[in-house]
Amino acid sequence: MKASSQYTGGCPGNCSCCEGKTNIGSIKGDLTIALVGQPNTGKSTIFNMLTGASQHVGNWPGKTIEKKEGIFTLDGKIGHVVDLPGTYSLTANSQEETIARDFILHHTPDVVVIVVDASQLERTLYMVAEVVLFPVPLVIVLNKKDAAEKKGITIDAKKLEERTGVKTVAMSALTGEGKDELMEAILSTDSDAEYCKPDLNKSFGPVYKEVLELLRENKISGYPVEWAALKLLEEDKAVVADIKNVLDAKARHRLGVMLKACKRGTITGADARFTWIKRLTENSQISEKGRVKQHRFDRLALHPLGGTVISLVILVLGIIAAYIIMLPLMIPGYILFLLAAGTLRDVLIPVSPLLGSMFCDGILYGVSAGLVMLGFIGGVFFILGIMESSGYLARLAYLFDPYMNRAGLHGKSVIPLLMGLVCNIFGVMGTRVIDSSRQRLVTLVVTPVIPCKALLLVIGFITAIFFGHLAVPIFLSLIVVMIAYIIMTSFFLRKYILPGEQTGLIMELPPYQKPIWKDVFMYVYTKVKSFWYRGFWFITIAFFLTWAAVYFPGGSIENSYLAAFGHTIEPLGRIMGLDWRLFIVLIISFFSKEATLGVMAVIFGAAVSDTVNVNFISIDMAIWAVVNGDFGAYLASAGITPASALAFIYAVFFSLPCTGTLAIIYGETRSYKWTAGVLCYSVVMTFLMGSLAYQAGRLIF
Ligand SMILES: Nc1nc2c(ncn2[C@@H]2O[C@H](COP(=O)(O)OP(=O)(O)OP(=O)(O)O)[C@@H](O)[C@H]2O)c(=O)[nH]1
Ligand SMILES: [Mg+2]
Repeated sequence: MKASSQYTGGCPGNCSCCEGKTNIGSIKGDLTIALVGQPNTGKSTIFNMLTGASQHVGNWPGKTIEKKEGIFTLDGKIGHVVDLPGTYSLTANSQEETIARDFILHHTPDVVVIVVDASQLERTLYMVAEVVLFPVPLVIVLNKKDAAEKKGITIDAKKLEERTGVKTVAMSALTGEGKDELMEAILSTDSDAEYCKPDLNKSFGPVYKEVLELLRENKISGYPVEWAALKLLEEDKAVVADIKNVLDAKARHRLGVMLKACKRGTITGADARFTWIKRLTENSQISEKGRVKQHRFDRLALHPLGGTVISLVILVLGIIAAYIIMLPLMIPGYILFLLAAGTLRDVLIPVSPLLGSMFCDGILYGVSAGLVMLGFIGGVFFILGIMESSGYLARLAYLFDPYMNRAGLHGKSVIPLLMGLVCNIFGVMGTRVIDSSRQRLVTLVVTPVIPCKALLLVIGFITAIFFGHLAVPIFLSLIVVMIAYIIMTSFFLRKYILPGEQTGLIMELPPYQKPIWKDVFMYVYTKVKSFWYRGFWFITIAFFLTWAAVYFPGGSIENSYLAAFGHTIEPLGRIMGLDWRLFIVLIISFFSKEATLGVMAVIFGAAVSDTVNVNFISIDMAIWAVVNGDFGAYLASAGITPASALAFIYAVFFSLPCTGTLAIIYGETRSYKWTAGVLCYSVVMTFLMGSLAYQAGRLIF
């Protein structure tokens, strides 16, 4: 191998591949193997095949965003394998590219396995053209052999090996075919092998040689010189800055002149790579049939209007299907709910009101809600898994990205936002489909403002009672303010809390394929498992605490600590023009949106609470009171001004996420800081929206 004499690698200790939860090198092995390649070529599938791990695999480019380490045995040796994010090049434009590049540069793995998609050979060889410039033992994996063969492409790994000088194996990571050959190739890599490289001399002309000489004369270390010369000519900012830093003034000036003379370096670099690929694949058995064509369905699926309508229909049907599919698994939850609401409560409460209420209202309700959610989450991720594996999810993100991007969100943010309409807990969980942690956090913070079905019921009912025919314009005004809220919150977060470059979705659309069931079930399993550990128990505990707050000390909402607290801070409610009754209802809505109407019925005297359970009140009494028509009459005659009613509607719409949602926010972020941040922000917003609406109401009515 023609290695740079100066380049020795070695980690400077401050590279991006050292950041994150797991430190590289935390797993010791006899041989360190890095898996690199373009997105969606099957690196994580190979990683899982080798290590038995369950890394996220799906038909969508850009799933792996952090390095992942694992071990496997290899002819008696311990192989330490690192799954790196998929990248198109080793220019540090994004966090993922920086991680992959830093790892290869600074951790000098013993073998770099570069994964190529055999069914899209020419396109995915692009990355290989850059990696061959590194003085590391290489193996090329022509993965997805099965998919290539289905397309009529015959893969000739030997021919590619002869032409590149790099050990090459054809395999299907999905079936495990070619695994032994891969192991063999890893073990037999030759550190003195000579690779065929892109002819950069020819593409760039004399300037390439001049830059190369300057680097050699100045004994540049830390970078392989050929690669560094290419990156300098391609104006890679990090490499230019690093190298200029170590050069003396004269050399720096010389380099500056050379780089200035090289125009359109990025295009020339890309051209050199494609020429190299053409040379390699010429006269090899790659049939025309194998070229990527636009799928017929995409003409409709990607149409700005038709595609959006189709995707909304698919999403809504998907959510309904998820519910139906998982119904049998949700039944235990419903049974517990019925037990808590029915016979068991009738039997236990007369024996001991405290224990009966605690068991039925505090524990069983929480567990039943958790079980129902567990089932639903399994169903939703099953549908999402199918959408991802088939390649449709990528289209969906592409379609919605222009809208979402305007709000600083990701194309995939549409999924959690829609799920939030059912329940904000699902919405927050649904942010998991977003791979970028920054955009995921932004979506996670704005999702709770989406009104869940329980809140929609409250808003619909109250606006109708107080505003009659004006209910529709008021509802529409809420939607407009909600969109402005999402845009502003996202802007604020991106500008001050999570700074970083705003990037649009630049993504190649993966080919459609039949869902790979193994991937889909693994996806569902990992999501459900994580909900069980992170969500289920938090929600159950949140329900229990809610029960305790409304039960103690008096055994009823009116005599609870929560009501006493509401009375104490009542003056705050006046800022929004709310009297103590509306203010307490607002506070209780935080504990459970479902409870809001029921608690209103109790507090305004439309119903008498013989139970303290917030869910029970909402389902039973609120509906009873609404159906009887008394509730509206009580509210209408309760002396609430239209301005106060408007303030209440706005405050409750933009109020704090319910305790369950807050619990899941903690579960998903594992950060007290973020959970408390969301809480404080919502408190401020509740008061702000309530007060502004009150003042606006006073002017209007
Ligand atoms: N037909 C076929 N599909 C495969 C094979 N290997 C992987 N896939 C599928 O290719 C898609 C991408 O696989 P991943 O392992 O997630 O790809 P990756 O390179 O890790 O992707 P990123 O992390 O996004 O860079 C998934 O749908 C896999 O099931 C294979 O050998 N044959
Ligand atoms: Mg991956």
